[in-house]
Amino acid sequence: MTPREDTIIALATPQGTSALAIIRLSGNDSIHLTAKLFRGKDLTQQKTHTVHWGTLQTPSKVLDEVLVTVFHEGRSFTRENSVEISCHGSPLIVKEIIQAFLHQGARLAQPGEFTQRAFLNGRFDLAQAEAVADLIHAETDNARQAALNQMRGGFSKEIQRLREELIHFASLIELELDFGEEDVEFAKRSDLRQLMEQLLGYLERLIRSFQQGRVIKDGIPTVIAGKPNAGKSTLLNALLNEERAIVSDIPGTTRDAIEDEMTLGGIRFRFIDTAGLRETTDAIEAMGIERTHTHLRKASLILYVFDLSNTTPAAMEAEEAQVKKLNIPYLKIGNKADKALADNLTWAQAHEALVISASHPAAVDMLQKTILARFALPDVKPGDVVVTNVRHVQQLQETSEALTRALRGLDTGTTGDLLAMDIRQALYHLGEITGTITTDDLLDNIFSKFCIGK
Ligand SMILES: Nc1nc2c(ncn2[C@@H]2O[C@H](COP(=O)(O)OP(=O)(O)OP(=O)(O)O)[C@@H](O)[C@H]2O)c(=O)[nH]1
Ligand SMILES: [Mg+2]
Repeated sequence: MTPREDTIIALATPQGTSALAIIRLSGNDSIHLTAKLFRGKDLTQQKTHTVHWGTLQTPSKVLDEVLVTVFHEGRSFTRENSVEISCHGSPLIVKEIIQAFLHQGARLAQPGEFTQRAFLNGRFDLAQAEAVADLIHAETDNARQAALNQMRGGFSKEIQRLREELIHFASLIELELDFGEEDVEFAKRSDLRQLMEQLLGYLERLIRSFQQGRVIKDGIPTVIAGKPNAGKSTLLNALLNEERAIVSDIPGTTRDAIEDEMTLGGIRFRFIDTAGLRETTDAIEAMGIERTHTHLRKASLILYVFDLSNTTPAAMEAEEAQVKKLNIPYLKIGNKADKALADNLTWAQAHEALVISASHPAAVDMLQKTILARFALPDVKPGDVVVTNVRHVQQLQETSEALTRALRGLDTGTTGDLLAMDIRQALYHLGEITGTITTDDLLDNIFSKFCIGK
């Protein structure tokens, strides 16, 4: 990463034409640099968190009439001197203002650099910084609440507590090591075992919360599959309430997968309509079917559609056996109820399929209710700790493995130094979550995923 002392600048609002735009600066010299281009009050003499009207100008021309907010070191988001310029939202004005600042010696901010500085200046820890990005990208109430909880430090506090308990024991054991030959035990083994078991149980709960966390953050990839002409595309369109996919009575209409998202009961579903499954000699269709298989393997939920007007119980039985093999939750849908053959209808009802007519509006309502009944998740409440980040869950798993090793070591009466090593490993992984322990690569990787200006 580049030095923290220099002044960085970026547009903080979306690109394009808008009523207003906000340009943000951070760094020791940011107020001073702004004062050089600003005609109005002397910005270097103003209190923190005050707003000033004036013009920005270069020697050759006036750039815009603006409002400038100044923030003093220690009181700003980055904890450095900072400035926010509200200007008119014209891409040309924004470009010229930023260029004028670059001439003065500011440089363009990298993605996430403002948040990264806030982290490096100790404003919050790494997990909280990551929550800032999650908050910006949250698309459902649950995602927003989970990110907000994490940003406010709920998760970080839990990790900190785990670390402190471990550090306490690690230091007792290391003390024992200092005494070397003398056979002393500062860390009572039975206490240590109890603590480990408690911590492992707690880690397990956190790791399990990721199942909910992942759904909250990434949504549920839901694949609609079945034989050609079963009514898959009709179902997708009905769910989305939009003519998204082409529907026709020619089997093999859909070839490429068609995706779209919608939110049901606070959960984001990504519906993927696929090419119908059958043996085919058509090369293009065969490629489409290959893609169906790929999507099916990656699905979190499968809506498997049967055409009750054109199949047999034996055929449905065989198809279900194939779906079952994938080991992914699936919902059977008996479609075309309006034209269903009696045997098929009986089979569908006996096998807990949802019997609908996809072309009838009532179907959607029924389908949505069934999906939610099966996949409902508790709403995230303020204060709930839900792990939503893959990086965090990986570190939690590593911590858990190290502690399990330590626990096994206790059982087999292992030496103090081996124990200390496992506990140090566990501490290391917990530290990586909150950023007590970091590497430049890790930071670059995390902050590069932010938008520029954040
Ligand atoms: N009667 C009746 N017809 C339906 C129903 N749902 C779909 N259809 C008709 O069935 C035909 C096939 O529908 P699609 O949605 O294109 O089927 P598909 O499964 O996407 O087919 P492929 O893309 O070829 O695999 C169309 O003519 C639809 O209008 C239903 O509930 N009742
Ligand atoms: Mg289709």
